[in-house]
Amino acid sequence: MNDLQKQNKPILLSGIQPSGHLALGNYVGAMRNWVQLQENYLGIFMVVDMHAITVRQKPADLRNRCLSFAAQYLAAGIDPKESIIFIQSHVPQHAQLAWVLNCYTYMGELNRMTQFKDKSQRHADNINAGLYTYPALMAADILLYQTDLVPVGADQKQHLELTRDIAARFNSTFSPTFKIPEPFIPEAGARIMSLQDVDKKMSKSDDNVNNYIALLDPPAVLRKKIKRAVTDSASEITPESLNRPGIGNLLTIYSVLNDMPPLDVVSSFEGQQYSGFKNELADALVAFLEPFQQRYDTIMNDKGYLSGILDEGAARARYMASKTISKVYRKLGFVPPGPA
Ligand code: ATP
Ligand code: LTN
Repeated sequence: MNDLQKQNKPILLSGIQPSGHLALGNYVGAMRNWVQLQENYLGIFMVVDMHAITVRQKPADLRNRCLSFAAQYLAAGIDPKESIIFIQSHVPQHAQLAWVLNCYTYMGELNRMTQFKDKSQRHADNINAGLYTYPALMAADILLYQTDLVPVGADQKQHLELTRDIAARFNSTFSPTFKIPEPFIPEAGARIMSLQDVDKKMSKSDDNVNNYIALLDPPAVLRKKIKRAVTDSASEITPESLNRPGIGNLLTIYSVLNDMPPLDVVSSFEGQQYSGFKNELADALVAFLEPFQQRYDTIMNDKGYLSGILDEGAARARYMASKTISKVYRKLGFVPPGPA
């Protein structure tokens, strides 16, 4: 048992699919809270490559993205000495538990999942069974580690509720096996909206790159995207602006980046033109992302360091996950294998 486990900290766990380009929505809705919470928890942060293949991926891109996303977790402030970072497919227990949980998940439950409905529309030529049963794999990710808290954006609330239902069902069918996890959804920034399609959530795999801010966008691109972000026909910031699509989203982003309550942001910009506010927002973004990108470059230039962290993370994760899977197999009535 390692030092952190001995300290008996509660478990914090989350993951992001290595599809598209890590975006500001992912940072504000999820990663930022991982960094803030990691001190008081044992953090487990995954790059969920097995989830990503529910949508077609080019193998070379997927491989590069897994490393790039892990490096961005570190650049954002995940401390590899405190937390566990790994790639999902390095821990085979995820697939093992996902199968079991598939058998404790009802089709009626999966039919209600809005992410499935959205993604089936976006990928109408590839509505595969994995896309449909994806929430059982996500439940496995969480339940394998006896997780206490799952920091995610608002779009994942439904999957978290299903995870809790599956865990409770298994526990009551057998005996207490899984901890029932709590979601952590931030008050501000739980749903950052697209810059052009202001009624849609910002999504890192959007076909239109102007819809999202990628964390690795160069400063000139960041500035251009903010300048072109769609707002409404009013032109000055007023207390109403917070509730308007477009400008309200930009104010929310500013408030989160500067750790300022949204109402304070509105009062400090009240009466100013949208264009002036957009310049300030672009400056704040560049000031935040430039050092992030420098840290990222340093990490990516030392692949040995990065793979060392991922290997160690996977080894620790396998150790923890193997305990849960043995318990689950025993409760189900699977005959234990003899010595190898
Ligand atoms: P994709 O477009 O590739 O399907 P995505 O941008 O929706 O991806 P996910 O990998 O599904 O990202 O989500 C990673 C994390 O980021 C989750 O916790 C999710 O809730 C959060 N997240 C995603 N988009 C947003 C957003 N627009 N605002 C806040 N949080 C978000
Ligand atoms: N389903 C999530 C990604 C994800 C996740 C997880 C999040 C997979 N496994 C475990 C939290 C905990 C998504 O699409 N955003």
